[in-house]
Amino acid sequence: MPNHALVAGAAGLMLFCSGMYVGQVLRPSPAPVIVVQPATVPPVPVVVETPTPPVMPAMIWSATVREVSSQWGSDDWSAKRALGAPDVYPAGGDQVNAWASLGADDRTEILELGLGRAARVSAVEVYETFNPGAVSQIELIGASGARVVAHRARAERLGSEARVLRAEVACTSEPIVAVRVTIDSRAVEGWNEIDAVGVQPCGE
Ligand SMILES: [Ca+2]
Repeated sequence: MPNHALVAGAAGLMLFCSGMYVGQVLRPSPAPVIVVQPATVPPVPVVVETPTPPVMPAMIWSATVREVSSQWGSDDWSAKRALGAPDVYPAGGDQVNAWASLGADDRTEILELGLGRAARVSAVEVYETFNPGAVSQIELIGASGARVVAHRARAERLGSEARVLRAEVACTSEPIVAVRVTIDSRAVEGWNEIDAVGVQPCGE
């Protein structure tokens, strides 16, 4: 028996459910949340100014033999083999292009060399290429003859490798014309050969 009321109720329920569905579908979705990012500020480049290191003037090498206590020969191992830029260093060993005293361990030896030109200097270098360590004193001789002691130390064996003995000084008050090297040869066994002697002029 068709029950109009039941049919109407069922239809109403369907409409109700359908309405719920439509209502759910049509319900506006929540507004998207827009996160506003703070404006990116580009980093300010940091300019680091590195001070330009002072350009060191070129070395002045010795050019004349003023005094030598002894030399092994008049050519090979003579004092003039210590003139000019190094031509043994960085090699070492017993080399004819370096100065060697006559005897290996006879006495305190002296090697005084005139420079290629006079200059006020801030450092002196002695290239010891065989049995280093015997240099006990280095003096800078000024144009007036006055001497400045740039290095003084007790001689001691420093192995068999060649080495550069560099002594820094306050810029000399007068131009330097020569370098006098004292070698305590008896303190370091064997020939104590010197390849070159030079000075570093003061920087500007
Ligand atoms: Ca010696």
